[in-house]
Amino acid sequence: MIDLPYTFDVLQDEKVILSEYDNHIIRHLSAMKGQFIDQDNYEDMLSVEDTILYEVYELKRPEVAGELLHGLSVLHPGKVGDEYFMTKGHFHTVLDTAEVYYCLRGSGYMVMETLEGDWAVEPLRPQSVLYVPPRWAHRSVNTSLTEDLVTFFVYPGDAGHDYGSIELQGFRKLVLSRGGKPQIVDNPRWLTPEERR
Ligand code: S6P
Ligand code: ZN
Repeated sequence: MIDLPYTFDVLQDEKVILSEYDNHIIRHLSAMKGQFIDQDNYEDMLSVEDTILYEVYELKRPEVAGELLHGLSVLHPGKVGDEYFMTKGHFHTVLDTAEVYYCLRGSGYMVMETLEGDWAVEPLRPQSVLYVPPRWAHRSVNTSLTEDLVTFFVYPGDAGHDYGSIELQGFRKLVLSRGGKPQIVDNPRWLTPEERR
């Protein structure tokens, strides 16, 4: 069957939503076990409600090189202790694959790092475009306590997701609320590549 070009809209009313999508992925607090630094607060919150942290709307494409996977990520506002709501974060399984994020709404950061221990934290604000080069793990963090952080993403079809090493110790940098403002701090759980051996 011939693969036809297509067009869809990013509808931006009260909520941002795609006019068409194939998958709607919902990630709850329970999917983030061990990720937030304040474990007690995490357990307390979870015992009350398994809150929705973020939602991803994907267009289905074959997961092969040459294709581009694309969709919308909606990260809701909130905190676990002092730590803002964030995505799980991942490396791409095929490390040499990049990703582009276009921020449509909200405010936050993309926290990134390489396997070698380099790190970067870039702001996400409406109309900004973020380029995540190959080899960089990435996690978005919503630093607004009232608004969704909404981004449109595009990445290679064969990239895949590797959550393993991030699940183990998190990212090198955390984004915490300090005096009502976001601050980038060291993650006390993070070990250097040498210490991990
Ligand atoms: C995929 C891309 C996004 C994330 C989404 C959720 O490569 O980076 O679609 O999947 O933002 O994050 P995560 O870390 O739970 O997959
Ligand atoms: Zn990615």
